[in-house]
Amino acid sequence: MSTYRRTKPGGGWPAIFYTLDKALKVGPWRLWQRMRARNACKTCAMGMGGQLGGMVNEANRFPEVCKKSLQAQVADMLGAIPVDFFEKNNLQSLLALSPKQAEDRGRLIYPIMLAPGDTHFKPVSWDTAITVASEAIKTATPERSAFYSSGRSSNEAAFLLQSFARVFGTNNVMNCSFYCHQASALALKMAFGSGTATITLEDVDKADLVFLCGTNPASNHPRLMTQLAELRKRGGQVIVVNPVRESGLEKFHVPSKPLSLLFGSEIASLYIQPLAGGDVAFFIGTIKALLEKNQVNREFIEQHSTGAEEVFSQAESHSWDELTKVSGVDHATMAAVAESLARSKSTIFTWAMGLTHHENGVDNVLALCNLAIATGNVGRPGAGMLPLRGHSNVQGVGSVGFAPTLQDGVRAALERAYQKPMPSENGLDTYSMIEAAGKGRIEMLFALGGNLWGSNPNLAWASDCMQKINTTIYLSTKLNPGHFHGRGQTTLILPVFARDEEPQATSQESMFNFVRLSEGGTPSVAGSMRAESEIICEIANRVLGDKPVDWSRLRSHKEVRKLLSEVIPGWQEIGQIDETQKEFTISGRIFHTPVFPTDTGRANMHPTPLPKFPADTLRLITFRSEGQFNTVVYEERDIYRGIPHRNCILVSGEDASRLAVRDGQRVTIRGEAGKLDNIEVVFGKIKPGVVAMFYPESNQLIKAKIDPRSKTPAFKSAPVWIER
Ligand SMILES: Nc1nc2c(c(=O)[nH]1)N[C@H]1C(S)=C(S)[C@@H](COP(=O)(O)OP(=O)(O)OC[C@H]3O[C@@H](n4cnc5c(=O)[nH]c(N)nc54)[C@H](O)[C@@H]3O)O[C@H]1N2
Ligand SMILES: Nc1nc2c(c(=O)[nH]1)N[C@H]1C(S)=C(S)[C@@H](COP(=O)(O)OP(=O)(O)OC[C@H]3O[C@@H](n4cnc5c(=O)[nH]c(N)nc54)[C@H](O)[C@@H]3O)O[C@H]1N2
Ligand SMILES: [Mo]
Repeated sequence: MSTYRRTKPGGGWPAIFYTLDKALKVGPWRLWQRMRARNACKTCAMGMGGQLGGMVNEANRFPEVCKKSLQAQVADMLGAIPVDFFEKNNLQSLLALSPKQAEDRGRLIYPIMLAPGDTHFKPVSWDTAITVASEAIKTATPERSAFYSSGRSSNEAAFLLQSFARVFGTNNVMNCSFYCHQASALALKMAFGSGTATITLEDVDKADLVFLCGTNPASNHPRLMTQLAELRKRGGQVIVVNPVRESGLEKFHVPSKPLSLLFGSEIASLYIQPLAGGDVAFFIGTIKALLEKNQVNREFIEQHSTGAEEVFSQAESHSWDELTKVSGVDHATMAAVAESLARSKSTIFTWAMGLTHHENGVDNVLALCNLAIATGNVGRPGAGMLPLRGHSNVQGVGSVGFAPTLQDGVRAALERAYQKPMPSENGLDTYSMIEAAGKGRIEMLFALGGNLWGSNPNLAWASDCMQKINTTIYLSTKLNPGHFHGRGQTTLILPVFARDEEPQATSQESMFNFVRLSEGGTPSVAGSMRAESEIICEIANRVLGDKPVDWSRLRSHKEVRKLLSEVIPGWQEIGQIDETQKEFTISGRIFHTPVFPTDTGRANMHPTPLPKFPADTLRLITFRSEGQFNTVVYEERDIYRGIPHRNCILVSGEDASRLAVRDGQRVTIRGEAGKLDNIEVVFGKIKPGVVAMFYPESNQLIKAKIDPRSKTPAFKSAPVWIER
């Protein structure tokens, strides 16, 4: 019945052949130089590069490389969009471009504009572009303006743009975290008083058990796989919690290790497939099993935590039957996990979108924190919490204040630095901003990178909302469908340098709270691109003049870094980084002793109610393929999962026979927001009751529920129906 014939384990030769092929396209030597340049890697936040040189991680290990960093690198080097492209392609044909087609056009090298009533984008001079942008911002009131950032930009650009927005008078400053790890930041802050990882990269080498919940690092954080393979080799355990059996998490071919490359390294020692959204019940069940055998860490709980009683009595109040039903995991498995945890000396808990993309995303992460606290696995070397963050600098963008609320002390420090009161009302989060645009309440949107449109649920709705905005200003390296579907009445797209082309050094923060310095370089393609910071300073100057803030002075990244060292807690060292070149771990965030920056100095446990899902629908997970980086699609196939193209739905054999659909059959998928026709059914090792499709295309289908605390859409448990 079931055919897994198209599935290949992760990494290894396919990745190597791909690399060779790409290297030939841009020239192996040119690519090697780019990869070795002293710039932080452009893809995920696992982090490598910086002053130690490209392909080197923060523990100074070489070679560290993954296919994704190559893809991103090559894509930036592959040539530019011809000048007559926008003359030959009207808006209608641009709207028809798929994410891959938009990406494959190449680099945008000149500013373009679409004015009201225009049928075509037209190249414009920088002077016109800056004038139109500045006038649009001046005309919009601060309350009706919004500033968005993705996580690819530098700390310097993000700090400048949020500063400009606040001096202009608005807190409508939001980043892609609201669609990503915001639930992790909130839950970690509630539990430990600090919203980021509690451990460093070296801690991973000291653990004997790693929990991987709702994350697919084989594709999305490939360099973690080397460490997991090593952990298994030294006798450690890896427990995977994922409704999909990801082949790369079962076995992974580590490219830099010859034996592993040939035979593959085993990763998961135990692979658990819960229902999508079943994690809270599974974590509670594991605590219940620990309690039954009196295996919770009483000493740690008494000395270093609060809230245990409530959490334990909640666990005791749920029957095994209930926990099994909601989680989709049987009692014996939860007991086995509890046993492994009890035996482990040092456990690290890692997770990503499988936990955060739910209506109860904050609860999912809180429940995992409870498990860590109950077993005393936080606040010492080799044990703790590790959210696998997304974009290469998404954590930095948030740290430097690109968020609607400023951290304690940052606001006062900004007021001192800029000698101006900062706005005090609450700013909009990302989803609320799109809603506000739909109600005609946003006149100007300034987007520092990203594809805000494509990242939204319910794309038809997102188009309607965003097209009501008077002027939308995008700073981008390349085209994506969001530029066209998410256009304003006037739309400007301003071309920028990638970080390894910037004339000045920039900095980035990894998911281990490690701040790197990227030295910049020369443009990969000839054109009139500018640095993000330069564009921001010029617009700020035109809108606000040079008082009280002298924006021209802030064109110097060194000056910006001085400000960062004064304003952002834990960032003192960045003030001297230009002289010392010394990269650093942000102070106050790594917990190697069980003392936490909470009110009581203890770790806080919180009860987490069980979620409710409709009984009779399939739950859709929208995930990433091997060959994409978010809304940017590099390859149509997903070689790791053996999915031949992007218009597929992954279905279990059980659901397929219940619904009488065959492997390879074309079906219609209906969701709450729309339907997609001609979708190919692919049988796979996915939990019955759960199906999966690729993001961003599947965003047409779903009208995601929003987590009331993190404001994050439930991208991983949307109801869908399969129609033959
Ligand atoms: N190659 C590549 N790397 C990337 C990215 C990329 O697009 N491509 N994107 C970057 C970004 S911004 C981010 S945020 C990260 C994303 O990294 P991930 O979070 O790993 O990515 P996803 O593909 O969204 O989903 C992760 C996994 O969660 C599982 N899952 C879904 N629902 C549930 C659930 O309810 N419970 C559990 N336990 N598991 C579930 C899915 O089966 C999938 O394996 O990766 C970053 N790195
Ligand atoms: N259904 C569903 N929806 C999701 C998700 C999901 O799993 N399922 N995941 C969510 C997540 S985790 C995230 S993070 C968001 C992603 O949201 P975003 O971060 O907004 O989207 P990206 O696709 O990463 O943005 C890619 C674009 O960034 C621009 N870019 C690339 N490099 C640079 C640079 O150096 N500077 C500038 N200025 N621009 C650059 C290019 O134009 C490129 O097309 O999507 C979210 N949406
Ligand atoms: Mo993300």
